[in-house]
Amino acid sequence: MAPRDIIVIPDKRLRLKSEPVAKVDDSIRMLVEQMFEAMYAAPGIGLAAIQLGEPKRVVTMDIAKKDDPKEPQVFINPEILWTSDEKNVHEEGCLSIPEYYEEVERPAEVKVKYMDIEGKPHEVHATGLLATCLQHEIDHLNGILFIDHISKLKRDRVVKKYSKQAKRAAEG
Ligand code: GNR
Ligand code: NI
Repeated sequence: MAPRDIIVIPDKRLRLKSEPVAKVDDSIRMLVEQMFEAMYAAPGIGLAAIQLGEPKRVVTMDIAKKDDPKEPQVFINPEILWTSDEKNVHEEGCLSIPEYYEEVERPAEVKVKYMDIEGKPHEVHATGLLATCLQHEIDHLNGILFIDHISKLKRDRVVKKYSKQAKRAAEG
């Protein structure tokens, strides 16, 4: 099957707060499979379910280097328990804001609790790219985009550009 479409700004669904998963059942397992398919096809290193239009607290990720073996990871109902005072600046992109990249400052380290695909609870102390990516994806679950962390001038400029594109596409 072709991968499902990833929704892009200014789609209002990206601003929804996603609902917790009560139970990891077949529908969630199917959603996770579709998320990996869309994420790898894009290609991207992370995806939140809302990017497929599903407001559920589900995240897929694979931050393995390009030529290394795949390392698919699933985070269900992820919650940030702790953030470091130390900050880190990383260039971010988002599959829902195609071809736009900007530096974002975030806590350098986070402690996150989550469930795996079997519904088993875990905690991870994340640093580096994993810390950045987890925060980017958990933001999505709360209707927050990485452009919310940059200057208003830059944000307004990129939102305007994509709004114009969407309008043109709608008009044909
Ligand atoms: O593919 C992605 N790359 C990326 C790079 C830096 C920080 C975060 C990310 S996540 C992004 C995919 C995406 O939009 N996930 O929501
Ligand atoms: Ni994103």
